[in-house]
Amino acid sequence: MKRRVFLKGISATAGALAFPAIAIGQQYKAEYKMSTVVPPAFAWGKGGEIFANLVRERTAGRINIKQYPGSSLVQGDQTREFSAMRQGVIDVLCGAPINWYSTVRELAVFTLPFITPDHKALDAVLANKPVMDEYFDLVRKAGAEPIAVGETGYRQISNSKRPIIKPDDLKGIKIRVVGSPMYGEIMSTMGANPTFMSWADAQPALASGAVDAQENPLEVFLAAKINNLGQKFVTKWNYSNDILLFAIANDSWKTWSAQDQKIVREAGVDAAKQQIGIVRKLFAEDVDRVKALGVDVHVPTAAELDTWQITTRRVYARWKAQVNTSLISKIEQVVEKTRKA
Ligand code: X2X
Repeated sequence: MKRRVFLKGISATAGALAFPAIAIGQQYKAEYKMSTVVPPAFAWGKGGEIFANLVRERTAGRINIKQYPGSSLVQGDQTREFSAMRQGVIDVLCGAPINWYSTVRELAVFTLPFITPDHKALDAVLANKPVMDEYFDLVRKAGAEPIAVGETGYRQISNSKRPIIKPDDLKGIKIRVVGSPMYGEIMSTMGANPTFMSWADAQPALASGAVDAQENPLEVFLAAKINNLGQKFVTKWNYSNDILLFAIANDSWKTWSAQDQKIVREAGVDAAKQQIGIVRKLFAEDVDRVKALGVDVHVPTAAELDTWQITTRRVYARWKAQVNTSLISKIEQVVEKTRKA
């Protein structure tokens, strides 16, 4: 009975293509749709491309993941990715949980201001099995099988008006943010005027001067050539760094053989490792590369960083409670140990 229902559903959508000869006996789709906000010219989109290619090669084409950059499966609205995955529009996620806050806020644990202030702290968290097991269970409960975790990169402020050295310098600046309302609150706390918009809308808004500022990893700044959109000042304050989560919609995952599941998991782990390598190489070079474009880059001193942290502390506490108090406390403990080491 179940199978009849399944066949009916398939014939209405994908027709005979849903049964490539190679997958006889298994209900594999001809194509698994993967959403990424940015294309492979960016480290993040490249991670998606690497994953899809490894899966295709290692399954001899049984699992064909097709990348749809620009969040095109959700008409550019990256905040809808997770709900679209639940609805069957997206099969493979390769994204930042901050974007999915309105659907699964409990997954936004990595992005609180300065929670992992450097790569040493982030690596300790990502290598901590109890933390990651708990996180992966949340992903599973939310409707997807977590495969691997990459890194979207430390987010830095850029703007068209002036150097941002201290929180006060943000007063009155119109800044584009995305995803979690936490980002809006961080900016308001410092006197900026945050406005939420998708990545697709951000670039025209920067170009026209509708907004003065944005925050993104500098690899995104470089790949999107944001300096050409009037952004002349950058502050490398490393305030937030989301993971890049590779995950498969439960509905697709459960149709794959155990052998293919294993292949996909290993491919995801390999892709994430490569993707992190790309992001970190760019992170090491980004100040020089952005400066070479004629952009003023400020790298805060330790004392300046303290001021930023103190200013965002109340926002941190409020959002810790909103997002996932217990898991965030565990992450804090892991990070704390790296401070002493
Ligand atoms: O839209 C952004 O700023 C980006 C690409 O960084 C995210 O998807 C969070």
